Amino acid sequence: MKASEARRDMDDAVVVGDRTEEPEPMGLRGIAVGALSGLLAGGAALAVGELVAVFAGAASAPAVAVGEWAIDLAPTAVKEFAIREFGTHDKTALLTGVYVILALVSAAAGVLARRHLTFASFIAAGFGVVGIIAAATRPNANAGSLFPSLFAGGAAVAVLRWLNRLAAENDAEYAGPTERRRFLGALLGTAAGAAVGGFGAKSWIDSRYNAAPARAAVKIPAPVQPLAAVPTAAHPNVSGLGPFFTPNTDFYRVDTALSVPQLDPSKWMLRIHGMVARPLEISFEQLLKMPLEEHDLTLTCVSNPVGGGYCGNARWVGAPLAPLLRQAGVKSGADQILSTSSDGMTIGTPVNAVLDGRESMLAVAMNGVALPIEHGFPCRMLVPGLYGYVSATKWVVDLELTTFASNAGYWVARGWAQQAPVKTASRIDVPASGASVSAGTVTLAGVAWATHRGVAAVEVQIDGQPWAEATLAASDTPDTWRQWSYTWQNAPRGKHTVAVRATDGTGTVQTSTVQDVVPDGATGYHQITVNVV
Ligand SMILES: Nc1nc2c(c(=O)[nH]1)N[C@H]1C(S)=C(S)[C@@H](COP(=O)(O)O)O[C@H]1N2
Ligand SMILES: [Mo]
Repeated sequence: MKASEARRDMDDAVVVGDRTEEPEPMGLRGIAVGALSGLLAGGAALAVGELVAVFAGAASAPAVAVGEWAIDLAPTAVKEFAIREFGTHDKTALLTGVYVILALVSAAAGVLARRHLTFASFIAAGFGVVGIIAAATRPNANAGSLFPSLFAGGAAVAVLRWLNRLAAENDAEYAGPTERRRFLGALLGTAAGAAVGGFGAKSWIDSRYNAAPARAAVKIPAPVQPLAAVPTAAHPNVSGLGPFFTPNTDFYRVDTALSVPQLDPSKWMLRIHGMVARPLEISFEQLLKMPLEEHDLTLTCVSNPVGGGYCGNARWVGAPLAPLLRQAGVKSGADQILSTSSDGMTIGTPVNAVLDGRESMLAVAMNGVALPIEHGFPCRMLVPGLYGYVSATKWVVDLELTTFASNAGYWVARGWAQQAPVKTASRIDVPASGASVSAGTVTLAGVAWATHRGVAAVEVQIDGQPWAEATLAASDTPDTWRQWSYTWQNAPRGKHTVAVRATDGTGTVQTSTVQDVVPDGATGYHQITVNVV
């Protein structure tokens, strides 16, 4: 053994009293004790991190910061997989993953600590370092964001070493009931402290950073030109088909926010700056005093697979965006509005699209209530005809007029298209794919959208036969989806395939070419199977 190695072994050997012993084989019990100590040290560290995050901000809690860092680092294919497989639960899946990895490494560090305490301490400290890097690289980080992970790392090392020492004393030859009691007490105390502290801090964070009371107090003024109710004929009365307007609670949610931004409307400010003649700052109060408009708009996500549910339709109230841009005076050459949310999401929208007469808005209400927190309270951007990732910034706080050549938004920098108008899409919702229906008359129904171009026709195709015209429900506006139905007469028993396609307002038929969602939206026809019995 080389001298340096001998020294390290001396360091790491279990020190009891004034004697240094060579460790004996650990055994199952030793491994279990080490793993448990490690797990508890990890739990205590998380709890300390959460407690500090009560003061430093919800997004600075170690698990949240690491999770958000992972979202940033994940290759596009992985993110796309997560959105597809876990949908709106992708965040729960990610946080669970973070906790599982933390638990595994903590347990391993605990076992390792029994032989190589110094090394194990470095691993524990490493956790703090990973958290610090994660917190520091969040776009909205400040110096305070580093503290939760700093303290968590410190706690991990301290608790690991403390439990390890008590475990060693409990294992020593002289150990008696006192040592045993001390060690068990420490384990139980750490478990209880971590649980109470961790969950307590979590609910403290949830109540301290909670925009719900402020949202409840917001009164959205009546729009200058309220819209008439949508004709009931916009919804074919087919059971199982969703309503024309998607209830807020059912509206899909896609964002990178592991902890949903909780903004105080009384502190909210929107800056309009960059390549403008007159930079502006608008408070929420000022925004609500502008002549508000009401518009119906279908919002959809570029990550929506053919036949998928990342599409929703709502009635929105907000301030029209074009007059604000004109007030700021967009300088020639500026072709991109780079909007930023409070959590650092950046979204690039063509200036043209906002100024060409379409009903782009800074929305403050959704389906008759103040914008729900997870849909961007107090204010989000909306531009008809564009996918969400290039238009629909939630929790928006900053609009910078710039060029596409000099700045790329978050998703564009990750391989998605810079320009992303919504593609024509159609979906069969009734019956559900694979469902059994009785022979005879079968009603098919669904939705189709070609946002801002409108839907001119929907056709269905049964078992590869010629396409047949479906019945379109009444149209609301070209910016909204259109529901459709089709009565299939004399449907014979057996297994059948049904496909759907739409024609947009320009007369272009939806393409049959199959393309995945990357880089600018999926194409191809939605097809289902139906068992007629
Ligand atoms: N701040 C912020 N805004 C965002 C996003 C985001 O991740 N963060 N995601 C965008 C995407 S990809 C879509 S499809 C829409 C989804 O809006 P919704 O969650 O209200 O349905 O929000 C857009 N705005
Ligand atoms: Mo999206």
